[in-house]
Amino acid sequence: MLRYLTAGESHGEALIAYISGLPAGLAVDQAFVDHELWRRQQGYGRGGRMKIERDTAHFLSGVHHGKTIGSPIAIQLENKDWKNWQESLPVDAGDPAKHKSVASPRPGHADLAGALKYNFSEARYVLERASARESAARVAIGALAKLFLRELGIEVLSHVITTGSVSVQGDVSWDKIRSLHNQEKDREEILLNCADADAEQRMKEEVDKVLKNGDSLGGVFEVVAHSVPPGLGTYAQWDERLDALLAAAVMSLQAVKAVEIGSGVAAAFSPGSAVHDEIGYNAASGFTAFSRTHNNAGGIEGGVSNGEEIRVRGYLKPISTLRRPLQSVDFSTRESVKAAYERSDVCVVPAAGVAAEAMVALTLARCALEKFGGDSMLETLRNFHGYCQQLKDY
Ligand code: EPS
Repeated sequence: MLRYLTAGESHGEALIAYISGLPAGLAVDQAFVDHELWRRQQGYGRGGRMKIERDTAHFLSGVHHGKTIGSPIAIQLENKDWKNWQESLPVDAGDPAKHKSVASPRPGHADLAGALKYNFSEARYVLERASARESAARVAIGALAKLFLRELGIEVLSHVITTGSVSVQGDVSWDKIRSLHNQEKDREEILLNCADADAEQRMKEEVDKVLKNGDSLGGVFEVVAHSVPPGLGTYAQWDERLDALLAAAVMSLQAVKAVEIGSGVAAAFSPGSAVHDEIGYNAASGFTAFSRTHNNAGGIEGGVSNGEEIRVRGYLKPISTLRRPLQSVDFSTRESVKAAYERSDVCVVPAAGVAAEAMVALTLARCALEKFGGDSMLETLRNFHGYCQQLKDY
């Protein structure tokens, strides 16, 4: 059973990611894991923090001689910014005069709900754990899930569909997303991770506008999982449906407020004849010869993968820390004041897309391991290939 958790505060000493249940014998490519972490740090509209951090995965357990050994894997990601916070966020009692309190909660942030829930007099500790910094830890273990899926021929990537009021028109093919990703290797930075260069430029202008006027932007990313066999997830129980698991996984990312599978939103406003993907039997490649006219279902029907690409969109609210803050209330005086402001990003849609890739990869890896089992890669792959043959023979 694949299980994963994270620990760590945004300005604490380090983040920790934990994953248990990966089979033994999976080759772990440190450069790949670190490149995934680099991808998450990218994007036009990130704040000053990203100039401080250079995320790298430090494996504490579970990987030896370049391979998993079937034991739990713990990864540490150093927070380079910790040195600037040791006095204001110490592990011991420290000097209260040096604490940096978050005096008035930011609308849209976890500040107020978190302070009420945990009985904090201000929101510093809420911010520290609610922060999207935590998603770096997910990307580290998500990279391991991607390496596992790669052994099954499955790839997971993302691209940005919308930033602010600018959207890419039409569907973006897997080949386009792949070539966008291939170009990354020659670049020193990723802007908006958009497959349409013109739209990306206009997205950048949108970010510039909010940078100038102290506002922030949200948007939409899409994660695509390519070459997923039919049969992951099941309709047999509500909590085993693949779409439900993916929706929860993506929704759990900071600032995601809606998740869509395939053309789920448009489907609700269209007749069935315009939505459902008609079935043929002429596919030259794939897991079976069954084919589809399109993929409005986003690769999932009845909570089960159907052999088409899995497409999951995440809708991100704008960052809630605003340089031109909204109205709030002072925690101690209860007077009406502006919400707290501290260094922040103004747009993180591409980074959220990378974090969502990790969550999708972890979810697919979990479902694949539930279906194929195996304590070693040899065993898992034997079961997987046997199932693929079964599909061919169907
Ligand atoms: C974040 C606020 C900013 C972001 C941070 C998420 O951090 P800071 O308060 O240190 O400037 O940079 O994201 C990351 C550190 C990261 O690695 O993605 C927030 O409040 O969610």
